[in-house]
Amino acid sequence: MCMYFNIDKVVYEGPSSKNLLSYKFYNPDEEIAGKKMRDWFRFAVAYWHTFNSRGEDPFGSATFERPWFKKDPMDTAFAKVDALFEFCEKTGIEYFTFHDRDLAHEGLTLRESNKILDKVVEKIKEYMKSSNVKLLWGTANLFSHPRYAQGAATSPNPFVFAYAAGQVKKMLDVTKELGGLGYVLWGGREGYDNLLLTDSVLEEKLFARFLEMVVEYKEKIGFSGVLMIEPKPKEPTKHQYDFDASTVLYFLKKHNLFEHFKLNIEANHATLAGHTFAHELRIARLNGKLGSIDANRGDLMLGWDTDQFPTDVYETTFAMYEVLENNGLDCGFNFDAKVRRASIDPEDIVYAHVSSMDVFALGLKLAVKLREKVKPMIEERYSEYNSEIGRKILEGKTTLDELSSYVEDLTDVRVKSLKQELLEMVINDVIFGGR
Ligand code: XLS
Ligand code: CA
Ligand code: CA
Repeated sequence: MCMYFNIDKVVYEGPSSKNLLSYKFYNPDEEIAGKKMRDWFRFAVAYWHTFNSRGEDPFGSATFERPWFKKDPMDTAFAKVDALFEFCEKTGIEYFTFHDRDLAHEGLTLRESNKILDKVVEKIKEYMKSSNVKLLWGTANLFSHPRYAQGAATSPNPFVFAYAAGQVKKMLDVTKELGGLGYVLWGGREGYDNLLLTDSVLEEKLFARFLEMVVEYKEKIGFSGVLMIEPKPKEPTKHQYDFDASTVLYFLKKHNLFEHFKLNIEANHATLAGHTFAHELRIARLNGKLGSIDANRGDLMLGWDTDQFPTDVYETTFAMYEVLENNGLDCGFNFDAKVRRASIDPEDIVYAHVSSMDVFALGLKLAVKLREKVKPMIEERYSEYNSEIGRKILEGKTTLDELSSYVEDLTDVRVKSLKQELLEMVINDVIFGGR
């Protein structure tokens, strides 16, 4: 195996290890709450950030040292595959995710692009035979090429709609061929920049029809993975149709697509929508729609999608609380995250993944303990509903009339204390007190 990453294999050494580049908490074979850690997580590396990005931003050009970039684009495409498998071998990450265009450049026609893609997919398949690396989910890039400047499925031009359909068809084929656990649709440019110039009725109809065709094709080829929509409120468009989990779920219901899709929840998209990560996970979970997670975080000081690696123990604990309650995910945890532009060495990517995996593993352990403490607090908080009137309300056996007479002469209706401060003590006690 070639040496793009100048490090030894990273392994579990436990919390007392002095070796920074080891897993202190992520122990893939350890059983927690009835499942092995590797099955709770299914950590994945995102091709686009890790192997394609060179650190460009709107103010500056590439900074990263990425020795897999060669003169010839095809050589680069193949070298990136080598880098992927070496990276997974060294970090113990067992899954990856990619868009069609992450693997290789686009040709002049879709036919040509597909041929180029197939060559790289062949190489990936070869590697997969002799390693335990698997595909978490696939997706199509329907936002980078100039043809998608005004949307893909919701473009005002039917040839663009058709082109997007062609790309998705191919990527569903490829995802199935590689045994992907899921397929993600992120509508990066499905939205609007100018409401007055937008035929909202037409665009909604087009979007729904596009998704219907995805379902039809999935069924036709017998792809057994889960279809997922990834909400995001804005960026690159001013307003994206898949704004947040609730918006997507309503759209799916309205267009009779509800049973066919789950959600891929990204932390940074949740915060961009004005929600916490845990809030979005909860909405998805309550509706039986939590399929997968894009694990990252934003920066409170910056208002955009910074896609940073998640290292905040509170955040991962609250997220894992929801995942625990969901009894895991259909897919897994994809690090849709990038190292900072000034962290230029390939090894920086290793540090980022290892530290984030560990902080999620720690989050899982803490969430198990936290759940034990929080459950009785929730029960106590709602305990008045065990009263006769409470049960009647819950069972739908009372009316406005009856309730009105019930409270008419009551003088003292007192709600129990929320105990938020006590909860915060409990949380810190779990995290730092180890109880
Ligand atoms: C961009 C999205 C994108 C999707 C996959 O903000 O997060 O990367 O995850 O197309
Ligand atoms: Ca994402
Ligand atoms: Ca993002």
